[in-house]
Amino acid sequence: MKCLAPVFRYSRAALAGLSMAGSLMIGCISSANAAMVSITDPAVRAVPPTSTNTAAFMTLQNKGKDDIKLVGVDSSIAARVEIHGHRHEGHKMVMFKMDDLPLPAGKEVRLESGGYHIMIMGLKKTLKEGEEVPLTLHFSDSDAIDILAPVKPLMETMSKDPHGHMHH
Ligand SMILES: [Cu+2]
Repeated sequence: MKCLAPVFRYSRAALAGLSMAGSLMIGCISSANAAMVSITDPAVRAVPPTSTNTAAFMTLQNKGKDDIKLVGVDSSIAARVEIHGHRHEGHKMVMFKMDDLPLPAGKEVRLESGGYHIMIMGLKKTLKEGEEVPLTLHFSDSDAIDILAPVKPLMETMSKDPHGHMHH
């Protein structure tokens, strides 16, 4: 079964208890392209306890022959997770919410500080360095990949609270 593949995949059933086993099986069977996207170097930026927002970074590689898109991300540790990009507006960089992130066939797309990122908003708890954050990435081919992204101290290239006034 393809759903047992890559390193960062883990069983949702193991995480959530056996009651999830049924839906996990359905997810695997219906997912024809289960290993099309490989995810490397996932990380979540460590933030002070006063901050309720952070961001996740990683490299996504579409190993398939078809262009697909990252269409959504969710996590049990936050109220809301969005796909964000950055663009220049005058002299400053501002973030914007993206409906999806295109992943061209055979290409690698980097999510990094100051570029595309996964915005994690409304943290339900303080993240400790080294802790692993569960994220589920949803793709346009209806595949979903679960990863664990370790919390790391990452260089802050944006303003102190880059997202504070941007979100409702
Ligand atoms: Cu953002």
